[in-house]
Amino acid sequence: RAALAAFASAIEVGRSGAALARPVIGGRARDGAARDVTSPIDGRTVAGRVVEASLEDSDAAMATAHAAHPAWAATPAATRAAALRRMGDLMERDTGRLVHLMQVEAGKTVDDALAEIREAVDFCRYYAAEAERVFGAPIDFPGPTGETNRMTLRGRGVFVAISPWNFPLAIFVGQISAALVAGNTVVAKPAEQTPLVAAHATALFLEAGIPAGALAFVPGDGTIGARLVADPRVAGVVFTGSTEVARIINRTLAGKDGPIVPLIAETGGINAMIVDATALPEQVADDVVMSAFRSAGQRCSALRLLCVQADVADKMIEMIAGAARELKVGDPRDLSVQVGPVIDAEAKATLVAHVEATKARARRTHLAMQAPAEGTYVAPHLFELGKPEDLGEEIFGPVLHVVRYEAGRLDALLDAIDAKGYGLTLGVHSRIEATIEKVVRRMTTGNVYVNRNMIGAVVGVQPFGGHGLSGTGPKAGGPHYLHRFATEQVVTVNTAAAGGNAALIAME
Ligand code: UN1
Repeated sequence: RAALAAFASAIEVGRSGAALARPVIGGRARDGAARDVTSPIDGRTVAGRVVEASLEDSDAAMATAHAAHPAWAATPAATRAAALRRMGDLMERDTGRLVHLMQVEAGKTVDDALAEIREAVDFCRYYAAEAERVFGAPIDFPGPTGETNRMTLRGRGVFVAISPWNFPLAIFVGQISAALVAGNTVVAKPAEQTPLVAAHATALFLEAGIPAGALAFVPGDGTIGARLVADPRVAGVVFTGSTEVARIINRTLAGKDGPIVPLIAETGGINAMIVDATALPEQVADDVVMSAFRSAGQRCSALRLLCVQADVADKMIEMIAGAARELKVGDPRDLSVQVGPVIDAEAKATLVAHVEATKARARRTHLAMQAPAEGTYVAPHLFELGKPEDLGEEIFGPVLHVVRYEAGRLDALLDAIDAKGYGLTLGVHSRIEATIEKVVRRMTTGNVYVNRNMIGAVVGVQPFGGHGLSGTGPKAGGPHYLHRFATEQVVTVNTAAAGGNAALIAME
């Protein structure tokens, strides 16, 4: 009770003070005309105001980050890591403010906001430790006598980081912290819908000791992102968002003269879960509801296509729909609410159109809940489709689709899921070892979850990311991520000719 009271008062304190996001370049905020950031909670409340970056601001940000790169790259990895650890501590210090901003700007429940702060802090601490491992110690390779071979990693230059609204803190901070700690400077563009959380995180990075030139912040829409990606000084792009935008970035990078620039992209998924006749129904119901409807289904990891063995489908579907009906949809500041709003009116319109179209062609509508009219709420739905092919596109919201499959037709089902071309998350519920093994062997999906829910990958424990239409890899929060932000140099020295190579030998 005392902890809850302390927490409630921390959020209360977090509510005080107006939120303003402005471009920050070289540590200095830039002024300009501000617009309101309206809350999805009711469509009226002003979460704060944002001054969006102009094209000149974005060019200046790039120039500043470019000029700051040599000094930051020369900073020891341990110093860069220490700044990330301070960033983790500062986010914990500012929990109340961050929860408030995520609630009012992104419509998050307290549970989701707290989990997101945890994830952002984990990213900082994990990448700090990884940086010491990867950048702190060169790798020596054995070679012929009279020769040494040593590999060293360094940052590439300026990274452009473009982040999504569904994790306005965790992914924004995750991308930036990885790029920075690897020795890159960063120009960060948050999602147009969530500049306020990102502005606060940017201020914390600078407070944590990231040099003013090393991180520039340019809130804005796609025109800013396009300008940044097209800049000849870009050494790398890290992006989370839609497959379509990842393709556009890829084309832009490929179309430029000059160096070949890497893209690290994490995009969407039509994520499936397979439930066979041996699965535990209560566990399935709990995991399905969590995977499909938590965060109002606005996670790229969320469950979109549930596949239930026909023999048990009626019972399973009834239990799932029954459990889902217990969800409370509404103002996420109410602690008893589990499903908040979707991000904005455009997202709502897309989802409502999908719900209406699916209602008309679905075999059955098993669940159609009610949502508040004010704000941008979408009620949880569960539609039964004839076959996996009937779900053609990624749906980003609390709408779940279920199909039945016949025992003995598991291979065909896996082929159909695979044929969608995505490869982000996959769930399987079964008590038959051979079935689990078959699914895991057949599918190359990035994250496979067995007999549990399929969201909320933990940094450093469940490295997260997919391939195909779901992204490029490597996995965020995993041991290979930082390498992609770096160049590798191998120095081979003829030690027999010591006199002529004294300088190089001294590097050993
Ligand atoms: C995303 O929705 O963009 O596993 C990523 C999860 C999160 C990542 C989701 N850690 O649900």
